[in-house]
Amino acid sequence: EEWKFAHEESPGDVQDLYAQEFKRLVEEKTDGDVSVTIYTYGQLGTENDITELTSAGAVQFSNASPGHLGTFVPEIQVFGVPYLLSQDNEVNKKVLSGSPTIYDGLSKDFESKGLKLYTMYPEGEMVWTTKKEVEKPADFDGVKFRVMTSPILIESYKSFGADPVALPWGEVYSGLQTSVIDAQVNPIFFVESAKFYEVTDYLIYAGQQQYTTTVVSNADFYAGLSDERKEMLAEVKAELDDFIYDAQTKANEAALDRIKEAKPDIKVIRLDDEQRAAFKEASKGIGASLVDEVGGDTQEVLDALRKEFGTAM
Ligand code: 6CS
Repeated sequence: EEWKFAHEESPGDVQDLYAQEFKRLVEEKTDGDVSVTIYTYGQLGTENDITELTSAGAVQFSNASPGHLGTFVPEIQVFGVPYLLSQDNEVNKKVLSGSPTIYDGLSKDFESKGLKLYTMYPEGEMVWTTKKEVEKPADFDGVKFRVMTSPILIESYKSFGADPVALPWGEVYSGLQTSVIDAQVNPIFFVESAKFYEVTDYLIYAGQQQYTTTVVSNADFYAGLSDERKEMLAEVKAELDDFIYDAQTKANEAALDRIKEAKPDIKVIRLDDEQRAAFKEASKGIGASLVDEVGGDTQEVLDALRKEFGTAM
């Protein structure tokens, strides 16, 4: 039996490390009855394409990051609300791997779209890479800022003062090179692997967001699995929670060193608490506008997650 697993990144990136380890464990635990085939970014299309393929059952597992899932599972955009996640990534790991708000609540929104939510994990603090210094919202004036395709990100970056543009990531390097865009945001391992640092001059840590991703499977496929297989998948998830957390920590640390080595004149800026407060203030209405747009129990989900992340206002 073959299970196809498509992800949104390049070979060796965090999602690929996860998929590789998933493959190894599943094949080991099923004595080879299941063989997992991994598809990296682009092999089956963009981020949005692989979600469609999973929902349709052509692919059994895929990464579906909240940053790209907003038009398909609108509720998941809560993870795009600026400053929702903790500054302590251990807290984020714990919530993302086990929160009842996610696994008993949000998972229902996935099911209604033909997807079974398998897991969530953090991939690192998102860092702005820009061609000019940005320390306050006014500095974003006229800056064409690339965001992922979820609508909430457009609103968030507008609130920060930028001019946001939504694109799949495959278009970001050339967009920066030709100045179709001036800036983008991603965890540092990805800034290195996709080489965005080559075409920007500043790495700015604003503490506003952690990159989060989900792994989903096709809902009918999952429902049709034996209890034994479902238990096996739960075991694999638990093992991978620790594995991927450590892997992303290491990947992000090593990447910053390599960027500085490859481009010694790159400027690294860490906004201080007061500077961050200005961006927090500018974006404080984003949660409410998401609640307006998505409706349902979005307010309750947002409140519950703020409590769990320890970021209640
Ligand atoms: O910026 C993006 O769109 C991509 N960034 C990461 C870290 N993973 C995949 C995603 O599509």
